[in-house]
Amino acid sequence: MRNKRNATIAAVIGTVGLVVFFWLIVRNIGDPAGHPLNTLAPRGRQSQDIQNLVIPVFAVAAVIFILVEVAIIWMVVRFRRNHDDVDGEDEPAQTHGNTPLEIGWTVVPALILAVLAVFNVQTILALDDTGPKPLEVTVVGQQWWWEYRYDLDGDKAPDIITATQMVIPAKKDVVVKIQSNDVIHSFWIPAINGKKDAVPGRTHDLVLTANEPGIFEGQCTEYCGLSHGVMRMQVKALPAAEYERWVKRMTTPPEQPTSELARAGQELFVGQCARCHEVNGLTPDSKPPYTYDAVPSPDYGEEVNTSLAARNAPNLTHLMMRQTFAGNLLALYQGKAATEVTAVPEGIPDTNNIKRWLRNPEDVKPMDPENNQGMPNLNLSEQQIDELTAYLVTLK
Ligand code: HEC
Ligand SMILES: [Cu+2]
Repeated sequence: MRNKRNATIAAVIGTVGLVVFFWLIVRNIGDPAGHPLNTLAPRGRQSQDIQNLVIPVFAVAAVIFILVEVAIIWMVVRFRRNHDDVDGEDEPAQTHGNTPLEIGWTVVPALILAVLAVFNVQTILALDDTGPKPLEVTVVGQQWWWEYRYDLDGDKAPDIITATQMVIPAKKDVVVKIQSNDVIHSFWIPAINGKKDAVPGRTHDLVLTANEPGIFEGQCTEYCGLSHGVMRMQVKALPAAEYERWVKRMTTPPEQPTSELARAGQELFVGQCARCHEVNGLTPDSKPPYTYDAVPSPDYGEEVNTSLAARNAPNLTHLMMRQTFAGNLLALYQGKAATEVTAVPEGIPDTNNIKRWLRNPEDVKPMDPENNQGMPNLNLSEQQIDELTAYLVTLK
C-alpha cells in the first residue's frame, strides 16, 4: 500500500517539476535582455523560421504531455492496491490484445508525427534559402578562436581576414562556409540561426540573415579542449552603407605609426610577433621603412593552414576595427564604444586590456602554447608592453 502512495507522490512531484521547467522556457520567449544566447528571441530570418516551428510543436507536445500526465495520475489513484486486496483477485479489466485500442494508439501518434514532419522538413529546407548573389564568408574554427575570411573578388584568395567579430550587412543573406583548422568546433549565433559543426577537412554551409543591425553573441558548442568554454564570437550586422565603409577600411592599409613609442613597438612586432601574427605586408624579415599591404599574404589559400608557425594566429592588420579580442573575452574599447554598432569603432582603446593580454595571455585564457595551441607568455618588459600597445592601437 505504501508503494502506491509513494507512486502517487512521485507522479505529482514529477508533474510539478516538469510544469516549472516548461514555465522557465516559456517565460524566456522573445526576451533577449540579459540572455545573449537565448534561442527564443529571434533576430534573424532563420531563427524566426525556427521559432515559428518551435512554438506550435511545443504547444502540441505540451497538450499531449498534460493528457498523458493526467492519465497516469488518474490510473495510479484509481487502480491503486487496497489493503484488503487479495493477490490474483480484484485485478482491473485487462486490455491486452484489444485490436481497436492497439491500432488507435499506433495510428494517432503516427498521424501527429507525420503532420509535424511536413512542417519540419519545410522549415529545414527554408533555412538554406538565399536570394541571388549572397555574400560568402569563410569561417575557420581554431583552438580557441574564430577566423573570418572574405573573398570579395571571387579569386579564392581572401581580401579581408579578421577574427572573433564577424561583420556582415543586415537584411542580406550571408552564406557562412564553416571549416576547422584542428578539431571539431561548432558555430552558433543563437539570435540568428541554429548551430553547425566545424569539421576538419569539410566545409559546412550555414545561412545567416540578420533582420536589423546589431551585435549578436555566439559560443562554440562542440567540446574542443581546454578553452572551449570561452571560445566565443560575435556577429556585427551593419546597415548596407556602413558595411561598405567597413569593407573599404578593411582593404586599406592602416596608417604607419608616427610616435616614437609606437615605432619602437612596430620594430618589436616584426621581431617578436610577426612569426605568428600577420599585419599585411610585414614578415619576420621585414626591414624599415616598413610598408603595409592592402590584402593578406597569399599563403592563405583555400586550404586551411595547419601549422601555427605559418601564422596560424589572428590577423592583426586591422585589430582596432574589432571591438573585442582574445575570443571575445576582452573589450578593445572603453565603455559604450565596445558595443556600438558602427563600421569604424570610435572611442578610447582599452589599453589596460591589451596590456593584460601581453603581460601573460594564459592569465586571461587557459591555453597550451607548448603544443601550438594559443599564445605563449613572451616575458615582455613593461617598457616593451607600452611600446607594443602604442603600436597595436594604430592598427585601424
Ligand atoms: C607562437 C605564436 C604567437 C606569438 C609569437 C604571438 N602571438 Fe599573439 N596570439 C597567438 C594566438 C594563437 C592567439 C589567439 C589566442 C586566442 O584568442 O585563443 C593570439 C592572440 C593575440 C591577440 C588577440 C587578437 C584577437 O583578435 O583576438 C593579440 C592582440 C596578440 N596576440 C598580440 C601579440 C603580440 C603583440 C605579440 C608579440 C609580442 C604576439 N601576439 C606574439 C599566437 C602568438
Ligand atoms: Cu571550439
